[in-house]
Amino acid sequence: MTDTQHSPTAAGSGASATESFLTTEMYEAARQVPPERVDAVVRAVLDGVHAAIREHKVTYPEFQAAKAWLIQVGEGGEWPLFLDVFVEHVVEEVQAETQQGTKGTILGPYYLPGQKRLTSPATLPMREDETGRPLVFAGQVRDVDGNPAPGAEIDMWQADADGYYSGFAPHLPEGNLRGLVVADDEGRFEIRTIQPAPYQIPTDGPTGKLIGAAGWHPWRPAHLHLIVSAPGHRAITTQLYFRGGEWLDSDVASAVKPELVLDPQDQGDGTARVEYDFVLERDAGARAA
Ligand code: MBD
Ligand code: FE
Repeated sequence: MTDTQHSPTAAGSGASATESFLTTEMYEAARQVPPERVDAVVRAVLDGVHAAIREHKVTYPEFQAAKAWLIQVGEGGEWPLFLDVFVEHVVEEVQAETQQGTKGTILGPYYLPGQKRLTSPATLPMREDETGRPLVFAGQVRDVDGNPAPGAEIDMWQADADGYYSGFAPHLPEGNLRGLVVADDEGRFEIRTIQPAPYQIPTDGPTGKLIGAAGWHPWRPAHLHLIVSAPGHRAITTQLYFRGGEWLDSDVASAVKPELVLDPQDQGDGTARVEYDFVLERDAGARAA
């Protein structure tokens, strides 16, 4: 395949994220927002827009440019991409105010449910010639009191060593570097994968165009995505990053937290290993005030 086919396009990753979103239960939940909340929150958003226009004395050409851009984001299917990159981190920050245990961070637009179930120790599905430094990622899922969490599952997805996600890049096999790993009776897990590359927002779509027009950079640091769950516990959606990696201090999606940075150790054979334990709080019932 040529480099052109490999380069991320708006028609590829961004738009597929819209199709994916429209089939999730997250989309269903959108029907249940009560009118009082719509009134209060939309009013506040509009107040913010009005304030920005006054402060910066926004002109008619600028207003029309904004309108054209908003239309393009919709037509290009990049709303999930744009919102997850520039807005989700604050929603997560608010949710985190009531969450104990391992730090969470944003879900992002590239989660696909229903991946292959694998029993630990497991290897994520990958191509025979998958490139990238082999990584062994091991640890234990426990509750906030330090007890092992039986029945724990680690739903994991990541970019490959070129920064592409399966399901959102046509050259990758379905399910590549995605898997639902079932931990042992004591919540212990060991997962073999490869170290991902940093992720670049597609530069040819409306989100990338905006980033370029504003003079920002389009990069996220390399990361693993995880949803860690166990029966009777509140699942945690998070990401793990790599110490010393590029863009750690300037993630375009503002989703890095210092507690989420791994430091894999080279095992002398080109393989790296790292341990990370997850702490889950008990389910909503136990937490309700
Ligand atoms: C990603 O891989 C990602 O994790 C987020 C949050 C946004 C865009 C691409
Ligand atoms: Fe990601």
